[in-house]
Amino acid sequence: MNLRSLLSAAMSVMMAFGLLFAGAAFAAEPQPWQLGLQDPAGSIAEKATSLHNMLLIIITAISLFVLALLVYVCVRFRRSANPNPSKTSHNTVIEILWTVVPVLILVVIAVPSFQLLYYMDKTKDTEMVIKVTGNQWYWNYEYPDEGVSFDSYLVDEEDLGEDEIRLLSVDNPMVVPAGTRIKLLVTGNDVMHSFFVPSLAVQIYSIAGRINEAWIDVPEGTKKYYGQCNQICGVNHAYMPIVVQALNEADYAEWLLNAKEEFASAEVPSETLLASAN
Ligand SMILES: [Cu+2]
Repeated sequence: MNLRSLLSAAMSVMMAFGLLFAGAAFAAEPQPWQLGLQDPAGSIAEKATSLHNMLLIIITAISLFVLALLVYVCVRFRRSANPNPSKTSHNTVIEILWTVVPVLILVVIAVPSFQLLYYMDKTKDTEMVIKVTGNQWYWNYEYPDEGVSFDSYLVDEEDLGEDEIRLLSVDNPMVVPAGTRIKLLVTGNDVMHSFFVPSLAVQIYSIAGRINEAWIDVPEGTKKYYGQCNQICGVNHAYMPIVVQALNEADYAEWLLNAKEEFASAEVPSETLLASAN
């Protein structure tokens, strides 16, 4: 293979990757052969993705620097080039440098990292509440202010509709109004589960007897965001996906009206629930 055909092969591989990523753009579900994170949706996911991108640059630079040092040492001080090794055991300047520089790098990383942690923790400025309960093996979504509660099951492969996705689509998605800050109260009914929607950058354990809080702000637009339980929770762990369906305000109001009839639940203890959330 000459240099030219090697170059054109490399180019076509890169183009294939480019197409792959172009295909993955704007998707809120995993793509075949996808590398990297799903496209961020909402302010938390955007911040998390930019932190990830910054860290990727830093760790790549550190790895390349260490690799270069190793290569230099191996070549420069190999036995044949350096038959009489130096007996040096200390170098104060270098020892201070290799302590202080990593500390500075960690401080640089800590600032945006803590900012994001505290931002994600601010559940009190939210506009509505959804209680999410993990069960073996399905999710239950409860809208305590509306008296609506329903279960969300995987759609079996033989029942899949046209635009439904194998192992990811559910019969009743968690419907949310777009452009709203939503508090999630996440709990469990049996074993440990975990509510994980990658494109919204939300991942939180669902544990029986405990309520964990998180919040999401789903961006404007009608769209489905896909996720899965990501705490190994038993034989059907892989079959309890999550679908967050964002609707515009009018469509959400209409859905809510229908849902109140369809999923009316007498046993939603809304006062108790909200009291325990505050
Ligand atoms: Cu689970």
